[in-house]
Amino acid sequence: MLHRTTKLAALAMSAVLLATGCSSDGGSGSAASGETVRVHVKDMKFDPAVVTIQAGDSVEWIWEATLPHDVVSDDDSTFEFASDLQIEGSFTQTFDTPGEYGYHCTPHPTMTGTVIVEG
Ligand SMILES: [Cu+2]
Repeated sequence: MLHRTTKLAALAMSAVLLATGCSSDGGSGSAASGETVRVHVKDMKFDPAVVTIQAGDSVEWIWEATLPHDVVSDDDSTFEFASDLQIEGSFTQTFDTPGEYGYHCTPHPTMTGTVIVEG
């Protein structure tokens, strides 16, 4: 009886190993979405200020600030995006089209960043 239980547990375990093995060699995990690159929103700077991603990837800005900041695409940007003016939390934006997208923080024009999207 005890022996049988152990054998079942071993079977279940190898099934789990097979499943994880399958999903890990496909590169990007879930079908629809690409990678997510994180940028930290700090007081008076985006860190890192320049990120390079592939088309279809997303950027997630994570607030680590004591003052309110936002993430707003530059006026001449071909692609507009904007977060709320916030002091904590995060903002995620997906970039589908290759290009260079500059952005800034509205209250602090010296806070600037660039997302480079490669095709
Ligand atoms: Cu700011």
